[in-house]
Amino acid sequence: MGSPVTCTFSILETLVQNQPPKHRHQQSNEMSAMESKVIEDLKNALENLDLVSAVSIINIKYLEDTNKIPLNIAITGESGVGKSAFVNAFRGIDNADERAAPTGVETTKPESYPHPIYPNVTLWDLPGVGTSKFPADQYLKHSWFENVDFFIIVSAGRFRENDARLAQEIKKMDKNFYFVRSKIDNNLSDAKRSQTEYDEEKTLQKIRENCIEGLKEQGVASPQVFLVSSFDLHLYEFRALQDTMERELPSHKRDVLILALPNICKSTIYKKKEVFRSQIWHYALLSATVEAVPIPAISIVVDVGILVKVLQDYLFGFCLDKRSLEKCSSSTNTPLDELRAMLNCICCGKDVTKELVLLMLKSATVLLIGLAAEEGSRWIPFIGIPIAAALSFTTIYKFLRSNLNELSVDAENILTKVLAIK
Ligand SMILES: Nc1nc2c(ncn2[C@@H]2O[C@H](COP(=O)(O)OP(=O)(O)O)[C@@H](O)[C@H]2O)c(=O)[nH]1
Ligand SMILES: [Mg+2]
Repeated sequence: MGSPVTCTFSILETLVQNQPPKHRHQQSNEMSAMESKVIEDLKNALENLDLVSAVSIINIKYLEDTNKIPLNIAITGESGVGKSAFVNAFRGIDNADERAAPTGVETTKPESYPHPIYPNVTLWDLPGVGTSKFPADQYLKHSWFENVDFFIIVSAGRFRENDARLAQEIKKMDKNFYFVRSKIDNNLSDAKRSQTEYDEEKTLQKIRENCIEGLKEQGVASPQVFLVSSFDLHLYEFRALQDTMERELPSHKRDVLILALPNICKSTIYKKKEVFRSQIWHYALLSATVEAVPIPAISIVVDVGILVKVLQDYLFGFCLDKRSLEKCSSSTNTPLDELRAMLNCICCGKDVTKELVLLMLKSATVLLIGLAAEEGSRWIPFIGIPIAAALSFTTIYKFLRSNLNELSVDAENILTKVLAIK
C-alpha cells in the first residue's frame, strides 16, 4: 500500500472512473463541499484516536446532511386552475389522502406541503392570483418568496394578464418559472366527443400554440408551456417538465429534486437509482479515506443500522414500502401476496429492521465473500466476525449495490403493473 494520500487518490480515481458519465462532473463538485468537511472531521477524530466519534461521523453525518438540503417549489396561478391538485400529484398522493392539499376550495394564504418522504422538499400551494385579496402586483411582495427555488404558473385555459404579470415579477426576483397548462385530460375528452376524426397529437399542438400565443400577447418572450393532467402525470408533458426543472436547477439541488419526483416512468426510476448509487459511492469514498489512515481496525467498524436506514430510503424512494404496495394492490385490484410474489428483493413491503438486514446479509454471504475474494485480502471480509458488530465498507458497497439493482427492477415491474390499468 502506498502513502495514505496516494492511496486515497488512486481509490478516488477508480471510483470516479466507475461512475456513469452524466454524474462524474457533478459528483466531484459536490465532493469538494460536503465531503471534504466530513473527511476532515473524520481524520481529526482518527488522529485523536477517537474511534467512537469517527464511527458516528461515518454513520450519521453524511446521511443527515444530504437530507437537509431544502427545495421549495411554489405553485401559483388563478383560482380553480388545479394548483392544489398539482401539489398533490407532484407529491405522489391522491386528492383524497389525509395529507393532501384540499382541492375545489379557495386558499387564502400560502400553505406549505412537505413531501411525504423527503420533508426537506416543500410544495407551496399559493392563493389564487388576481382575486381582490391578492392582486397580481401585491402578490409576490413578501420576503418569504426569497426561499423559493422556482415557480410553476398553472392555467387551465389560455394564460392571462395575471399570469404574465406573475412571470414578470418572478423574473425580477431572478428566479425560474415554468408554465403548466393543466386539465389536459378534460380537453382531450371534449375533443374526442366533438371531433369526427380525433387526433390527439393535433389537439395537443393546438392547445400548446394557443397558450404560447396568449403569453406572447401578454409580452412574455418565447414562452415554453407544459401540458399536464394531474390525474395522469405519466401522460402528456409532465415528464418534459421534470427534465427541464432538473436541468435548470443548481447541481446540489438536482439530486434532491430527482428523489422527490413521482415514479411515473422508467427513466425516473433509473435517475433515482443513479442518485442512490452515487450516495453509495460516497460511503465507499469515506471508507477509502479511512482505509488510507493507518489504523486498520476502523475500516471494519460500521453498524448494521446504516444498512437499515439506506434500505428504508430505497423502499420509500422506489415506492416499494408497505403503504405504497398496499396502495398499488388496491388500485390494480391485485392481492398483496400476488404483488409481493412479483418482487425479487425480500425487503419490499416490509419494515426494514436490523434482524431483516442480518438475514439479507446472511443470504448474500456467498456473493459477498466471492466479491471480497475477487478484490484480494486488502478488504477485510466479515468471515468469522460477528456480522452485527462489524462490516467493512466494501461489503456495504457491494451489498447496497446489489440490492439497489434488484429494487430498481422491482420498482419497474410495479410501475408496469400500475400503468397497465390506466
Ligand atoms: N380533469 C381534471 N380536473 C382537475 C385537474 N386538476 C384539478 N382538477 C379539478 O379542478 C378543480 C379545481 O382544482 P384545485 O386544485 O382545487 O384548483 P386551485 O384552486 O387552483 O387550487 C378540482 O375539482 C380538481 O379536482 C386535472 O388535471 N384534470
Ligand atoms: Mg387550491
